[in-house]
Amino acid sequence: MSSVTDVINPSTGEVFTTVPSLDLAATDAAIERAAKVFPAWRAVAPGDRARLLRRFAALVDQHLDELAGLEVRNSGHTIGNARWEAGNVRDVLDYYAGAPERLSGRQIPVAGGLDVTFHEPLGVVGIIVPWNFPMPIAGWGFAPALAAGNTVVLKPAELTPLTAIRLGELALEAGLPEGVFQILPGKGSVVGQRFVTHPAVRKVCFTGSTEVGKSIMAGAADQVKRVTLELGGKSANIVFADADLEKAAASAPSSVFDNAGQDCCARSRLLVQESVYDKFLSLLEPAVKAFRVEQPSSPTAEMGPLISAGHRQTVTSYVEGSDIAFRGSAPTDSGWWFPPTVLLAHSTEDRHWREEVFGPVLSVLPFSDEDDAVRLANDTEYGLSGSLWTRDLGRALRVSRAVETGALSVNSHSSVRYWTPFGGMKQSGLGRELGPDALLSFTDVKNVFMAM
Ligand code: TAP
Repeated sequence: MSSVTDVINPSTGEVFTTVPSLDLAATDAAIERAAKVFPAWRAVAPGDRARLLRRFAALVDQHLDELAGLEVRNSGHTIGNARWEAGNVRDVLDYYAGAPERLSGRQIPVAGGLDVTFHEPLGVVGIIVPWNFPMPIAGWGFAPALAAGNTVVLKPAELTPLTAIRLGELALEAGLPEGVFQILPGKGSVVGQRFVTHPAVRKVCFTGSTEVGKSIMAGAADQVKRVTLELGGKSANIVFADADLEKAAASAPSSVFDNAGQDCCARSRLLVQESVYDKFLSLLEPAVKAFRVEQPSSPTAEMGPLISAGHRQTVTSYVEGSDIAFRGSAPTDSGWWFPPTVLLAHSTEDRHWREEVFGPVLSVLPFSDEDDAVRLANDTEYGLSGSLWTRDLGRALRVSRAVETGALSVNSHSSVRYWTPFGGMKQSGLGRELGPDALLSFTDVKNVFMAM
C-alpha cells in the first residue's frame, strides 16, 4: 500500500510537509499509463511537440522564484544556486524544444532502392534522480526524452521530491497530455527498482551512487534495457607552478564547497606542484575561511547545510583522525551544518583522498612534474570532471588529453553547459547527458530499405 514520507528542512532539521510514497501497484499503474499514451505522444507533429515543450519552459520561467524557494527549503541549496537550477531546467527545455523538428535521419545511397535511417523513440523512459541536484538532473533526463517522443516516469529522491512534483504539475498546465510525464515519489528499492524490472520501461537514466548504479546496470541486462548512468566522482584540480596562482586559489573553494560539496563534479582532490605548494596553501587559507556558510535563503550565502543528519555523520567520519590544514566556519544552529574543511593527504591510500566524501572536504597533495600530476589524477576508479591551471598552452592540451575524465576545464571550473555533452569515464558512468549526444541516446536507430 502507498504511504507517506516526511519532508525535512535540512537548515532546521524540522519536518515541514509530507508526500506520498508509491507502492508497487501504483508504480505499475503509472508505467502502464505511460506505455498506453506513448503511441499518441510519438505521433504528435514535431512542431506541436516543440510548442508544448516551449510552453513548459515558459511556465518554469514564470514560476522560477517559487521553484527556487522550494529547493532552498527542501534541499538547503543557497538561493543563488536554486535560482540557477530552476533557470537551467527552463534552458534545457528550451534547448531540446528545438529537437523534434531537427531530429532528422539519413538517406544513404544504395543500389536497387531507397534506404532511410530513422531515429525512433524508445517508449517509456524511467528517470531516477538523486537528492543533490533535484531540478537540473531531472531536466537533463526528461527534456531530451520527451523531445525525442518518449513518455517519462520520474522518481525523485525520497529526501527531495518537492520541485519534481511541482514540475510535473507545470507540465500538465503547459498542455502535455496526461500520462506523458509522471512524477512517482517513493523509495528507490520500490519505485526505482520497478523501472529496472518492468518490461514496458525501455530505458533507465540513473544518477546517484556507483554502488546502486552497478546494480541497475546488472538488473537492466536481463532485458537488454538501455541505461544512462551518472555516478560518483573524485575529480582533481591540478595547479601547475606557472598558473595564475591567485586566481586558482580564489576559485578553488567554490569548486569543491559549492552545494556543500554534494556535487559529483566537486574538485575534491587538489594537486599542487611542489615548488609552489606552500605559497598556494597560504593563498587558499583566507579564501576557505572567507567562504560564507549561512542560512541558504540569505542572498550572501555561498553554502548551506548538508542534506541529512546521516550524511553529516558520514562526512564527519572522513575528517575524524585526519590531518586538518585549516577550516572555515558554519552556523551552530539546529540543522545539518558542516564547515568547509581542507585536509592534508599523506598518502594516496588515505580514505579521504580515495573515496567520494560528497561533503565540503578538500584533500590536498603535492606533485613533482607533469607526468606525476597525470599519474595521480588518474589514480582513481572515477573519471567525471576536473580542472587544470597553467599558462602553458601545450601543457594544457597534453594534460587535458591524458587525464581520464569525461569533462575537463582549463583555467576554470566549468563542468556543465546544456549544449555540450556531460558524463563520466571509468566508473563515473556510462553515456552522456545534455547536448546532442543525450538526444540520440533516447532513440533507437531503424534502417528501412525500399526496393524500386
Ligand atoms: P543512491 O542511493 O544512489 O540514490 C540515488 C537515487 O537512486 C535515489 O532516488 C534513490 O532512491 C534511488 N535508489 C536507491 N536504491 C535504488 C535501487 N535499488 N534501485 C533503483 N533506485 C534506487 O544515493 P544516495 O544514498 O542518495 O547517496 C549515497 C552516495 O551516493 C552519496 O554520498 C554520494 O557519494 C553518491 N551520490 C552521487 C550522486 C551523483 S550526482 N553522482 C548523487 C547522489 C549521491 P531513494 O529516494 O529511496 O534514496
